[in-house]
Amino acid sequence: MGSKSPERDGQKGQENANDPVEASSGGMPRGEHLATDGDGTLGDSDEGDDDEANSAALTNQTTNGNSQKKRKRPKKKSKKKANKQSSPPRVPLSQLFPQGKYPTGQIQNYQVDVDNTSRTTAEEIRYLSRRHLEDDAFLNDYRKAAEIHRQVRKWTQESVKPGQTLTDIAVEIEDGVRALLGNAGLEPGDSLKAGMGFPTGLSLNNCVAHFTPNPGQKEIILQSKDVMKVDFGVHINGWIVDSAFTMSFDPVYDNLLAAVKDATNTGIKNAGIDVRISDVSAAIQEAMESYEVEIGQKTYPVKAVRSLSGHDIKQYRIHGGKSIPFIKNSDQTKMEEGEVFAIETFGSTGRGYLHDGVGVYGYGKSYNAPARVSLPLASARSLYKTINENFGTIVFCRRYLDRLGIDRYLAGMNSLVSQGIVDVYEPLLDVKGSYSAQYEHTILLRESNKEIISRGDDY
Ligand SMILES: [Co+2]
Repeated sequence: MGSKSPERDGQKGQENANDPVEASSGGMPRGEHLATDGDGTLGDSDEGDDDEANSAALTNQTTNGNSQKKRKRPKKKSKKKANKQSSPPRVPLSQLFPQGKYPTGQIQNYQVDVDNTSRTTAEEIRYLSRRHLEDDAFLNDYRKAAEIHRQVRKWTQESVKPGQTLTDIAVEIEDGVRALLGNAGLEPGDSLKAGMGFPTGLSLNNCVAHFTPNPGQKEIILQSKDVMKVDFGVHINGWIVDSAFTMSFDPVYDNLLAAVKDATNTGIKNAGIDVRISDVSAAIQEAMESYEVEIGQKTYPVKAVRSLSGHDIKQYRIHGGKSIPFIKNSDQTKMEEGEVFAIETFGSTGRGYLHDGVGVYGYGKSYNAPARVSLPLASARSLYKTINENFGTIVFCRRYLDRLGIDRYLAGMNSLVSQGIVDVYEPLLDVKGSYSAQYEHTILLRESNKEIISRGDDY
């Protein structure tokens, strides 16, 4: 999920003063991509049939019995153990990994040796954070969430086609994530244990980020000329795997996608302990803007989007407070050991400046909202209780409320928003007629190396 850049990075006045496009070489893709090894479970062929997978889901149910009640039942029983994910994905991950040990992400070494004497962080904080990312149970849970992301997106990449509605696509992704977690998230508190990390983003073309289909609104049907950013999160105990990719069905956009993929991988490569954010941003922009894309006989430079940033991730907090723009800047803030970052980039054939679109993407309880608030409106009070029980500070959308059976909440929501208790997220758009792409991975800055926990053989 993209983090809106702080105002200083989104100032319109900067556009001409420092237009990086002028300086770009505009040449061919540099084509420098990282190896995507380190993921032994990827690339399985889909030879297992659905019956087999579903049968195992019956015979070896572990995590949460309730979550399975509404699922389609298999026709016949078999003692055979599933070792393949079904399509659509419905086999809980705990059954695919009976040992309970989940695959490690891609390991990358830091580019420069980490000099311990130059650390600015307090010794005590370093010690605590280091321990955190070196804790086996924590890592295993985080890797499980990442493997669920890989399996659900594999299905998305193989199955989503033009002609489907965005609602169907979003619901399939979300049902898949919840099934693989073994947690339907329908009982109070369940979605706080594990679930969606934020509203599934399905943003088309000049809508760069933060679009999700809302109930009761006109259905949008995916078209063969669309460029769709698919951005979804999986969390376990509030630790969110935030990862995104772009789908298109027309090779005309290939260079746009390649530019953004390269930019994100460049950001990942440059990230590290004690690395300045300004250095990561500069590398990202240079990679991104070395590409151009030809659409309808017109050549467009790929522009790095100014209004969004990568970000650190904290527990139950998708945007932890640090931002990594995709544009050169002078931010001397350093990345630190023990931190988790969502390294994401967005490129656009438009202006690279975004404005808020009509409608709502999601809502999130403000990080500094008080635990107890006095609300005059009964509907606001009960909605606040629902939010605290089900989401805490996890960003959610209207569909997530609907499936809990909550209705007529808009007046209550408006009251919470006007009091600053809940923040609203709007769709973010570039100019009409432009196209944009996004790639994103979650990385862990561990003591001895960085782990790109969401890396797959796809991106
Ligand atoms: Co993100």
